[in-house]
Amino acid sequence: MFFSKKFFASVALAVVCASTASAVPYPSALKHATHRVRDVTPNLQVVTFHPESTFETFGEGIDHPLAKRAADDLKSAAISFVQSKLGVSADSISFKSGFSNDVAQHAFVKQQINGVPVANAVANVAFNNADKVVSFGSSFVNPTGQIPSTEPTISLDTAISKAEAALNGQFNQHPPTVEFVAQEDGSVALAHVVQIQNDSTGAWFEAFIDAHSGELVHVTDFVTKASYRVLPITKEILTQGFEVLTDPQDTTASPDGWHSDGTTSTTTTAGNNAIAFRGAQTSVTTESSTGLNFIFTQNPNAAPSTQVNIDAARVNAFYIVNTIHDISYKYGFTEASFNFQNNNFGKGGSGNDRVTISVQDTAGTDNADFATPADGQSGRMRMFLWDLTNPERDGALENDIVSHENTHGITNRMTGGGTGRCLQTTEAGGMGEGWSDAMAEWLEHSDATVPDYVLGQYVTNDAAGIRSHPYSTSATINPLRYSSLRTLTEVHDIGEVWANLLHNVYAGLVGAHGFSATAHTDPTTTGGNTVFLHLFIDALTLQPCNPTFLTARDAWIQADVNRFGGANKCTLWTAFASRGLGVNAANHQDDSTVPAGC
Ligand SMILES: *[C@@H]1O[C@H](CO)[C@@H](O)[C@H](O)[C@H]1NC(C)=O
Ligand SMILES: [Ca+2]
Ligand SMILES: [Zn+2]
Repeated sequence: MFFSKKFFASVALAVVCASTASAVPYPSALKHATHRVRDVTPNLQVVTFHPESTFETFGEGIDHPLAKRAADDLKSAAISFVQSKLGVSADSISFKSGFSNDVAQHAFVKQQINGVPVANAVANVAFNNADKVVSFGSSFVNPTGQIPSTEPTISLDTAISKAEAALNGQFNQHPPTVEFVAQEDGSVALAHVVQIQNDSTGAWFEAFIDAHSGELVHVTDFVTKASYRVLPITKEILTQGFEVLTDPQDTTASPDGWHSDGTTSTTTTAGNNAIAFRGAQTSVTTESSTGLNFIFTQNPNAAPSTQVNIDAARVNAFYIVNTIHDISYKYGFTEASFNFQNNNFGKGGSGNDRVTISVQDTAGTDNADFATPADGQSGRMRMFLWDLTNPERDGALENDIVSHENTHGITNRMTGGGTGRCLQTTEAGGMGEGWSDAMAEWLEHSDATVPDYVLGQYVTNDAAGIRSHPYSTSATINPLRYSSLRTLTEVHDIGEVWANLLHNVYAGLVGAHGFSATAHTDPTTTGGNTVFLHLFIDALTLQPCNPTFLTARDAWIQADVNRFGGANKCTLWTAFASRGLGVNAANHQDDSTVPAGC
């Protein structure tokens, strides 16, 4: 929501203004769900505002106004439901996107005023296969004050220069838009929306420049940084067991394999779902022998810059990102639900957005990041070297780091209909980190045991890894609870709370249903691990833009009704309640109540 370059002439002033920023009249607990504070440069702090999302779930579902008619389509059903639910006129709703999976139909709409969409006022409706509404999320606003003219008085060129100067980067030529953006004081501003990137810092923003005043009024930050907590080097070196896998691709998810988009075939680490390179995108790894063999044996005693180690890094990252593409595809992250592919084979969604994986990227160390712009623009993964050991270690060779980053792409695309704008608040961004850790953990399970889980041991050369506690079913080993959010403010710290909750949900489901060894390739299996990933993916689409722990939990409960008839209701509630997210939890206060009958 605000920023202010002119106030930040120096670092010292920035500190003063930073404390002013946190003195806005909102209880700190509430700000998690509606705000995010970002240090864009040493001299610029940006505080963004996101209207609070409401979220309701309806179990077996309720009727919508067009249910009685024969020929209703998703678009008109969604618009008429939102209209009746919020008491707004049809011309204040514009349909953004929608898709169906096997258990639900999802529609994403935007509020519009005088024909112009409001960027941060959105709603999502889900219908089950009986054509009943099962959930509704909304951040629509009721603006106060005068609505600005929809004709910009500031030119686009001026807005671009202002955005470039404010955000320390360059306009990337992505087509700009003009949108309203809801402000914290209840007003709306008309804005030129332009994308600003900085190749050396990796920054990638959507800047909202007021089209009448020229001020920066809002940003979307497409980058989720890892900023791992780095601990002293103390313990054993983790030895990674490399294996040669033959034809790991899934032909349902990737019909032309990993090295072809249906038109162009390669013999390199470049294909329809991803391209892994170092430096320039032309610098890929070519097969070691004909027949798409990529056999490069990492030498742990040589520097990462040794040729064989560069190749091993590109091949491993390419393999992990493609594998996650295929697994998540089978559980519902498809072309229509805004995944990352160059060719969508006519199955919906926007193409030309495979993941670009930059290994050994020189822009940073001891870290990694993932940028998720809207469907149709590539997701950008950057893996850095870790300099805690000699030789340095390569994040691309630690699968949980690659998986964590790639999962940011899934959660940012599936929440809110593919815009990349819906995990921007502190609490939603925190859960983004948590889902990424939880997915990394899920991928590593190989039997029904649920051991404590630690992330990032290899790159740090530390058995304790990069988080404050292992994820654990023991509240002694990991004491994090919902109420921990009252004191935590950093997204990775908040993410640990969510990932630990999900670890306990996972343990509950595997306890109830056992473990399916083929869950990675067969989503029709019935193990608790299969159930977990279905609910994980399904809930992302149900939950509202900028979800909270409470609304994300409710989305899991509803996802279970949609797919499993509510069979796991008590298992889920018991796990959530065990860490304070029970029925009466609110405002970051713990509650351990489960519903009657559980
Ligand atoms: C990118 O950021 C660097 C470091 O802050 C800065 O020196 C450079 O000018 C920026 N690039 C652009 C295009 O603004
Ligand atoms: Ca896409
Ligand atoms: Zn992350």
